[in-house]
Amino acid sequence: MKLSLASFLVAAVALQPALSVRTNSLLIDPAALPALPSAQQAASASADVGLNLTNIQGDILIGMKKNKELFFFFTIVNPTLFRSQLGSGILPLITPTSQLLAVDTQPTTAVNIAFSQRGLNALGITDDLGDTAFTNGQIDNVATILGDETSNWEPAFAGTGIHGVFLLASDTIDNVNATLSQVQNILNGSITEAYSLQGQARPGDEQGHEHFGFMDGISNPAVTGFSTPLPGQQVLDPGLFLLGESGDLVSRPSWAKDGSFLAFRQLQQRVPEFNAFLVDNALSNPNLTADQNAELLGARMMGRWKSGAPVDLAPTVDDPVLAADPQQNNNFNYTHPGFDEATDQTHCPFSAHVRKTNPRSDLNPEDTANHIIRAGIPYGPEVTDAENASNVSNTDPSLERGLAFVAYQSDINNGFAFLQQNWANNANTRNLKLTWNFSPLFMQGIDPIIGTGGLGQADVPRTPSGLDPSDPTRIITINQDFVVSRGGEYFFSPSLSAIQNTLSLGA
Ligand code: N7H
Repeated sequence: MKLSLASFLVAAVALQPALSVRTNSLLIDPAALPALPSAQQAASASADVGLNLTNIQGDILIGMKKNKELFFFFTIVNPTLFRSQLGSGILPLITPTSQLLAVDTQPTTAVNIAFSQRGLNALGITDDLGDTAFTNGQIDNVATILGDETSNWEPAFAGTGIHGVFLLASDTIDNVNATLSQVQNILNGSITEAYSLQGQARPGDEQGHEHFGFMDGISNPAVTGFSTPLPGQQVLDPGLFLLGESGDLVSRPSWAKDGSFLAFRQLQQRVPEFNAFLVDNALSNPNLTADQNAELLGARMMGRWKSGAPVDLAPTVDDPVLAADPQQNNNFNYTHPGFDEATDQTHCPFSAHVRKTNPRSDLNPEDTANHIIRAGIPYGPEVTDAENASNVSNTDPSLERGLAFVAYQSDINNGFAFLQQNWANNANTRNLKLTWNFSPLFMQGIDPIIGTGGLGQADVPRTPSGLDPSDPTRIITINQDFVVSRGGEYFFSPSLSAIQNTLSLGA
């Protein structure tokens, strides 16, 4: 039976389980990160452009604010039973965007679901969603596009068993586990676990910081119809992230509207090695201590200080006040009066991770195709004393740490895959604006954080310039990878109405 959207929404509300009203948010809210719009603000902005926030899964537009988040990857072993339970039992648990915006409407655990192409195939859904990267799966991108070393891939990602993923987010792991049990009971043996990864915000003052120590999640674009832009924040069409919305130029099946492609990556971070590299190659600003000179090098590799302050505004000294102020901490675009943007690396290096992955005014204003919404979370334990003392990551898998990276976009080849291949992994992308005339001196080298130096080869030397503000032409050689891809998969995160009307049985 097909439901109209209006009757679907009435039915969806009726299906919501009785909520125990929350008094504390399931999301974290560090000062540096942009606040989410209030429910009223989002309702008004979305009404202006006809965006239906009750139909869009909650993880897509929220960003990196999860406290605990389990990625539960599954294989569908009984498609008929799965499809029947999906509509009747799972759909009422799925958390739309609108539900996350006020504490008292948030569920105990937010639940989202997404499917790989293999998963859609298993369900008998044969429509072409119009994204070749999704259709072929991430394994198809492994070496040539992403530069991953396949032997580092977690076997589950390299195999064929990942049909989908549940994203379960809450403020406690107990809540997450209780909801996982509930989901498994409802699905009644129709899925098996293929793999899982538990993410969690780091403890204490490190909340919101990833494992290298940098505040993360400051810069995501403002999406028209959802959020009000902060100073410096790019405002982008919803169709860059949501299929079938304004700005999505690809022809899709109508049921795919308001879904998004989710690129998942398990990115291991070799934190002791990163820290040792910074100490060994500390810069030599005479006004800074040795520790500060090590921090300075890290900040210039990232393009932000650990506090979150952008080096484009704070090139040599951290500015924690600026860092904590969302009215200021994203308000930069790499241009400075009296400096030639095409050659100036005294403010921010061309290779800095944030400049590589979002070149801002290095691009022509009309070039807006290559953006993602980041929605990941750290995973794994804190660095141990023994690792700190040895400067080497322990190889015990239970001590692996990193970033459970999640990027949403309406076109993976323009979004995550483009950023990784064409910008992060490419040393010679400085001709972003064709009018610029470059000297090889100013080629920036590949991204010192996530760039890979070869086609599926590890630890290929990277040679960025610009890291030393006192001599921006100086090359600092990086001989090892601090981020190691353990693989991932591409998924489609459907709208609630698509779950109801297309993916469930009886549709
Ligand atoms: Fe990156 N990090 O925590 O160290 N990233 N990232 N990223 N990243 C950013 O602005 C990090 C990765 C982007 O708009 C910050 O929110 C780490 C991949 C984009 O100015 C920090 C890993 C890709 C931005 C990190 C990792 C991207 C961005 C600054 C891997 C895409 C926004 C905080 C382990 C292919 C840039 C902030 C902008 C920012 C970190 C991976 C993309 C601190 C550790 C794979 C688009």
